[in-house]
Amino acid sequence: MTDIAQLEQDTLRQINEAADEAALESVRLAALGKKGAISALLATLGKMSPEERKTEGAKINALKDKATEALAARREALAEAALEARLKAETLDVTLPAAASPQERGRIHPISQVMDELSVIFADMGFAVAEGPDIESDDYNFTRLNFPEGHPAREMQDTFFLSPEAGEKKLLRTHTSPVQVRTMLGQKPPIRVICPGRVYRCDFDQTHTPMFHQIEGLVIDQSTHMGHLKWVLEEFLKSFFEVKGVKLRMRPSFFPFTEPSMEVDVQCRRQGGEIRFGEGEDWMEILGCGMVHPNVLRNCGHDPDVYQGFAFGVGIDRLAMLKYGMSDLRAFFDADTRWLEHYGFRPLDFPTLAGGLSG
Ligand code: 2NL
Repeated sequence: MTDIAQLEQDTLRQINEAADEAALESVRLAALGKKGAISALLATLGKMSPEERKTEGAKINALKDKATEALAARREALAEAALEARLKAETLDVTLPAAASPQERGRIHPISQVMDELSVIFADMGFAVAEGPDIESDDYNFTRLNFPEGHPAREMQDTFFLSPEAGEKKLLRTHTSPVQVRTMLGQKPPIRVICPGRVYRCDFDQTHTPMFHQIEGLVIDQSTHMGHLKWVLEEFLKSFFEVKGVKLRMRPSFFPFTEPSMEVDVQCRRQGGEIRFGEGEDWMEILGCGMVHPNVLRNCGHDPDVYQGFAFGVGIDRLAMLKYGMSDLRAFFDADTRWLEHYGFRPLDFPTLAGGLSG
């Protein structure tokens, strides 16, 4: 065999045996690189006689072309094999659910969810949301609300009083009523507000925590009456519990700030451990309400001979427990992320009336 034939055989074999791009590149360099075997042969042409150059040149150039072609073919075969291997290894199941985006990972606490739901429900009836400070004066929390001196709620055992500073007695508000006092002092009727927020009482057992949440509502106008109160409460409770209708039962009660005062029971059915609202023959006490006491109107700058209105107060924590089936109030404030993962709400599912509130 001639040298050229031998070189061709060896080069083509090496090309076809190259296992990957890197191996193929070293074969190319060994044959066609600056110091490659075929390049060396080409360099010998210069020293040949013209006749020899004609015959040998044709052979060497044919070898070069063959090697170049074989290299290209092998490169393509390797790339195809690599793609084939990747396709086999990297399977992608497009039917799997997409991973939650980071802003979807947190959870809305049931209390926040219920506050949002209540804001949406009352906004639809023309109520604005009002807020106020957690630290209040004795005046706004008790005196203007017609609590007499010596009322038990004004005792140390029931209320968190702050150390007295330069005259004014401060406390942690025991209800959100002082927000309504501030609203009445600051604006003229018609007034329609809800006041959701944290409230504080010296109480701690299975069903009471020293901080809890309340929402109060207040409507003041010239002819606001108990019929309006009953309608607002019915609309609120049927929207909140997401039922077609609810029966309410009003029983006489007493609060210093309303006259008359009522406790409201909502129709329900208890079966097993479950409670359903808007059906059945049972009743559950759900909130307190009444017509704003003339003394309170007067104390907050409104003439009770011109204006009248109603108010109500509801515990948000208990509403949340009833609607979403949580049995232990204390778990609300344990900050356990596993509890929140289970009972919490998705952050981008903001409640709307059209969407059925809880979605
Ligand atoms: C209850 C009872 C109630 C009010 C709160 C109120 C506020 C003002 C004037 C008159 Cl500024 N009333 N609020 C009225 C009746 C009942 O709450 O059992 N809450 C859990």
